[in-house]
Amino acid sequence: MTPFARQAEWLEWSQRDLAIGRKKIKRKERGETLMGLLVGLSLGLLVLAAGSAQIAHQLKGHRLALQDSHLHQDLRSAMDWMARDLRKAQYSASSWETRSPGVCTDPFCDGWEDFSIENDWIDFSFDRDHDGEQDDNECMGFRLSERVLHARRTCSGTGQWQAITDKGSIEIMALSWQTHCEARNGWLHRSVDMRLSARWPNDDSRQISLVQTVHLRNDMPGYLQPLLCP
Ligand SMILES: [Ca+2]
Ligand SMILES: [Ca+2]
Repeated sequence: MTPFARQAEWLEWSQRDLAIGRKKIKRKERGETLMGLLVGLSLGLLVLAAGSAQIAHQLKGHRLALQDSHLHQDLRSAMDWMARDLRKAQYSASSWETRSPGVCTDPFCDGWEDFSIENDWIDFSFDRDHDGEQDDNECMGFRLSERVLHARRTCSGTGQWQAITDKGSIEIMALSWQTHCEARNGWLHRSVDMRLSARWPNDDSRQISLVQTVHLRNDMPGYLQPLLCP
């Protein structure tokens, strides 16, 4: 073999080795690229799962906050309504001529329907149309029955009591009344503490309570203290 032929053969071998090397490098690179893709994909899926969990958590928190807000709003509305009516208890347009510290002869101080409290139940009346007479729609009251707040609408007849809360969105767990009396120159000034507790339906962990003191506008003759503030 001539030196020239030997050199050519060496060159051919070198080129073949070089080609084989390139193929190995390409295969290795392909493997690394695939591995990188898989790692990237796994990381992406992890980030996506974490993001989804975070969004679900935030949505749940937002939903609970919204429900708590509705619960508080419903309870506040019920409390305001009761306080607004209770303030007028035993009002009579003609009281200036029927009442004095030792006398009360009008129809808004002659019966249990005019002002009485028993456990969660309160009854009272007021002269809605300012005529001095007790009309059938002038008896009011509030009570708790099967976790629903009821309001009294009439003095007699069927349908006296009507539900004013919906058990599907709020459950009233407790209702209580406490009267405080103060003697003022032969008259009796009264205030009533109202306590109301409620919860989200079937969820004891989400319960709120409100307390409000209502000052009654109409002072009553002092001699009625044993009846009105036992
Ligand atoms: Ca009466
Ligand atoms: Ca009336």
